[in-house]
Amino acid sequence: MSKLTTSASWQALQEHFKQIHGTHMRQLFAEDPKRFARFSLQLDDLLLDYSKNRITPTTLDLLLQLAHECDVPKWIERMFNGDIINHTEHRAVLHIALRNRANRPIQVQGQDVMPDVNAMLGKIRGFTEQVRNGHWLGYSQQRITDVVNIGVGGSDLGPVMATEALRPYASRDLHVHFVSNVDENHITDVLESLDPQTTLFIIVSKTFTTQETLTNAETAREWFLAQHPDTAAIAKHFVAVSDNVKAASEFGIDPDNLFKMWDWVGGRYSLWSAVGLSIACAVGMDNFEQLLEGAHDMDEHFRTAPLEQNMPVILGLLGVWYSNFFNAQTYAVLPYDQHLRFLPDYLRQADMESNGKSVDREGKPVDYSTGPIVFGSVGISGQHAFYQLMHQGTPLIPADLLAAAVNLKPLRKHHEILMANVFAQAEAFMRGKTEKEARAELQAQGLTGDALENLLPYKVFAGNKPTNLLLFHTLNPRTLGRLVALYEHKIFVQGVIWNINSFDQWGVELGKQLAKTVLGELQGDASVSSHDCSTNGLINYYKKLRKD
Ligand code: G6Q
Repeated sequence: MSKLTTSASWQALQEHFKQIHGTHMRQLFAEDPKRFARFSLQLDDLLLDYSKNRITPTTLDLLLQLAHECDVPKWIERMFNGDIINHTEHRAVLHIALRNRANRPIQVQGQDVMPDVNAMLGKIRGFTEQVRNGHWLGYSQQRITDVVNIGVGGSDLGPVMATEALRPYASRDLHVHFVSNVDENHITDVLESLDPQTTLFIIVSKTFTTQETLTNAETAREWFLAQHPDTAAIAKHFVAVSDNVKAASEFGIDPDNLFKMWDWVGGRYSLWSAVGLSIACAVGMDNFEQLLEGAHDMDEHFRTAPLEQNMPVILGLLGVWYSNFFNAQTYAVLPYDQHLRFLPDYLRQADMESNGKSVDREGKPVDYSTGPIVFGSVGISGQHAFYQLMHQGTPLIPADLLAAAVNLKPLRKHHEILMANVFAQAEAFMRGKTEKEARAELQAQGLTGDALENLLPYKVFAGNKPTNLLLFHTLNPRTLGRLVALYEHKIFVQGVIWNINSFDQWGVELGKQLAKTVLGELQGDASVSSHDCSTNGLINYYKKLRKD
């Protein structure tokens, strides 16, 4: 038995779960008219309503005891102090330094990282301003009209998500594109409409060894040189973001055009660094800095707020409550904002890559669930698709709903309808529909007798489905920064409770390693026999199809 599951607070939570798991939230709301005030938190305009959860004040007390017993405050301090908390890679975890707007010194092995961070922000500003105001010219002295970010995973998903989220703030004269897949369709589709004279490529790879990214970058370079065969012109059309200066230089990147990353920034936590160059190109450096400000607001809140008023801590603990006590294996992210459509994909990586671990910090297998399966989509689309399972299916799927009170470009009654759906869905998840209510509804429709009784069971909704609602004024750069940092810290809190390292990713490394072995075997027509019969069969069938 692990230290976690034998801890006093865990045991107490188990007992408490037995007492309250059958309690319906309808009852909890009926018993406590102050439940909304009791179970909601605010950071400026950002409201977190977590009252529609299967908790009582006792649940929260016990979860907070668990957080204390797992030393959450000490771990927060350790992260902000630059301690080597990513122990399997011997690294500090300092995405918070990238948005440390207070400029408080942060030491990594005795050295303050802030001068380097600030210098890099200055370099990003200089570069993006030149590109945006047309002073950065391509080889034929034309201004840049298109920027292509080439990267994958953490070097892609954050920039894709944030660029889309901040679309109303983006320049109309500069189009930002993303290529991540090594499937040639991706880069072909993007390059199809571009002109090499006015295109700038940003190659983003922390390691500069990722095969997919390097292959796409080489293809982009070939495409460029095919139309302008002068390697000297590459400097004006290719820049890179990497921790591997040597490999980027070997690729042909001018050292002046290399934006450095640091090993203390994990890929999935890196949009705040030069990895966000494409975001800054799209929305400008002032807006990019607002994004950093927003994240810093949340960092300060996380670092200083008592646990019971700490949004990331509360969200993290609620996740633990459902994963470990209700055995919920999934969790849904449901933004009611078209511009947040890539947030679920982004959080899927952030959460599943960070907490998809089954060995604890002492190297022992865990005996409890860790990270859940994260999925989601824009809420309205979800309602017309997979919410059915959330309302009436067998699994329990806790969900977060996110919405902005005001749209930047309001149109007729669109936003009111959207908001009505947000509130109605959260209420329906909580209340469900009792047999009595369903019966009354069917009777009102004129049904009686067998017709009514036969239909009745299908019209009942159990409800008692937990949701959190995050409501904010508008989706602007600062709000986005707060939201993303909120989730980053929530994931960290859960990692601390589960006693796992949220900052390594050996499963991702495995993928990189495996494909390289097979790639060699795909050369030539010789039959392959070094694997299991399925893998051999598939490779050999592929070779046959390829030949045909
Ligand atoms: C993120 C992961 C992973 C990584 C990509 C790209 O935390 O480690 O998604 O970002 O594999 O790696 P490179 O940036 O090194 O190309």
